[in-house]
Amino acid sequence: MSFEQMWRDLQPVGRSASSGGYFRQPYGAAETELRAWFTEAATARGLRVESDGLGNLVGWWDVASTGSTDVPATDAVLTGSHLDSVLDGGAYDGPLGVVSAFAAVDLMRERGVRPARPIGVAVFVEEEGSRFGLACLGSRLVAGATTWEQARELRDRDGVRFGDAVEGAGFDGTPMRLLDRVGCFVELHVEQGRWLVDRDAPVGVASGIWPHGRYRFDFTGEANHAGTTRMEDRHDPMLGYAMTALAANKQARLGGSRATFGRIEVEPNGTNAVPSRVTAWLDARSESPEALAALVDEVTRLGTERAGRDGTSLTVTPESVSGAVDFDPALAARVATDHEGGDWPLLPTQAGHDAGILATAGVPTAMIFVRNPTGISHSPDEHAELPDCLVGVSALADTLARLAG
Ligand code: HGY
Ligand code: MN
Ligand code: MN
Ligand code: MN
Repeated sequence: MSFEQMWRDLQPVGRSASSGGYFRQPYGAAETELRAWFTEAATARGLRVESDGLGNLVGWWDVASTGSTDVPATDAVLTGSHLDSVLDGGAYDGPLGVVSAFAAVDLMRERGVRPARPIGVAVFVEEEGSRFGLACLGSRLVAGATTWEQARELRDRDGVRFGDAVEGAGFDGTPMRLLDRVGCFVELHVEQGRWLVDRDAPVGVASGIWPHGRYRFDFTGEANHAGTTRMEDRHDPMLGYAMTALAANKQARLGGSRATFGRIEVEPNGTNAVPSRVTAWLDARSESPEALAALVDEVTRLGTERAGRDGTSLTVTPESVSGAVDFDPALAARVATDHEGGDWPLLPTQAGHDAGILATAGVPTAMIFVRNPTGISHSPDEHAELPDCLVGVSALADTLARLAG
């Protein structure tokens, strides 16, 4: 089945008729349907499908199926990405890497490639962290970066525990033993910015991932009547939040960083009551760990100062902080140059990926990016043109064939 056909099959799954965006949260109906699609697509290619107790999946093109079984299964070449999306997300973030991996297997077979090492096409669950708040949850559990005991207590917006969602989906929470079987990981992903489109390049190779983190800001004040309470008598936490959101934006601009308050909860969330509590999550990303720490510290200082003036209080809780990821330079250079058609440019990314988790766990890792003409992501406007996607498939096939050769 061609790339186009696979892409057409995936389009309607979890797509909102009103916004055109995708709602593919882990263990929901759409993501469950996508996991079934993955199993069918892998099986149709004769790949041996392995699933773990979280719903992570790998379709293995084993050396056994190519006749040479004398290679230890500790040197597999892994590719793939994720199938879950952010709320109202784009079509490409995640699925492009999975569909391209299957298409690369097809292309390698057309070219007569007989891998001397196993090649695995992987899907990691809850990469976005959009339901349980911790990004790359499936690959973190596989890599041991997070334990089941920690993860199972994470809760979604409705208070559902991750552990209950996993067990409710029929899994037992045991991550697959994977990293000691893998020699390298190459993830193809849609670019989530304008770097390639501004340089008129269809494909690029990631040099690294910026340090980034998620921080919970709790502003606590005093609930009161919106009408009868004089302005000078209020302790309104919304003021602290509003000022902190502006301060984060200003500090990020000054420091060349990225800062976003994208999720907010207000209690009691009425229209005629001063709130008692405002909780908001800061997504902060900087070029260096020092710049990230300085940004969050300054925003915290300014928010705390303002809260004090309003007779309210601020508590900041880091929920997940990822250090800088420098992808394996030799592997990145090899992916960028080791094929026909000229060198692919190297580019940094500010987006987190499962590839970042595996790289941090010591797996030599590379990422191939496909041009996104809108430069927009985590939005229905995210896009990639078919010709660029096919260039990405060919680049991935080149890379996998050489790494598994
Ligand atoms: O949020 C991110 O950086 C990624 O898209 N999960
Ligand atoms: Mn992604
Ligand atoms: Mn994403
Ligand atoms: Mn009243």
